[in-house]
Amino acid sequence: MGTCGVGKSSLVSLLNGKVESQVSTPTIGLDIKSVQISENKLVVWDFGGQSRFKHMWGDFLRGAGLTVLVCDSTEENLKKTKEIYKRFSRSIGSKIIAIANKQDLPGALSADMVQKKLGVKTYEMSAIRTELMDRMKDILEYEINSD
Ligand SMILES: Nc1nc2c(ncn2[C@@H]2O[C@H](COP(=O)(O)OP(=O)(O)O)[C@@H](O)[C@H]2O)c(=O)[nH]1
Ligand SMILES: [Mg+2]
Repeated sequence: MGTCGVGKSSLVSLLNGKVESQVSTPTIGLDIKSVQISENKLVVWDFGGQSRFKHMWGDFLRGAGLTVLVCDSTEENLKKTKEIYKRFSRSIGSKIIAIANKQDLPGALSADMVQKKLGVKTYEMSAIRTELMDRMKDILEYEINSD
């Protein structure tokens, strides 16, 4: 979950070894993709960021095994991401982690700074760097398997 354009769909593509084209199509509603991690198949629900679909998020969150809050590591987006988190926190029935995405961009906030603001364990990532696919898989595998 996260606001529009932070790289949620790009992160799903990264997990599948692809780099989403720079002109990516916005996700409409919900996009469901499967990702192979070790011997497990992970089903990823990629939430559309448009506000008209947000009423559905609560129900999806209640059914999730791990919630991943994605921000683009800018001050401005961090505020919006925090608002989303507050708005839906009651519906989150799973462990939650955050991704400080777009670390390749100059001035990107560190995971530590994002973590302090959100109060959620945060990892740095750059969805456009294919060499980070295994790192992203490791993060999810670790978080899903640990309490
Ligand atoms: N520089 C940079 N651009 C990214 C990164 N992740 C995604 N993008 C770009 O940000 C835009 C929005 O990405 P998208 O995955 O569609 O965002 P979503 O709306 O959250 O699904 C696209 O142009 C992506 O190529 C990243 O880590 N670094
Ligand atoms: Mg998307």
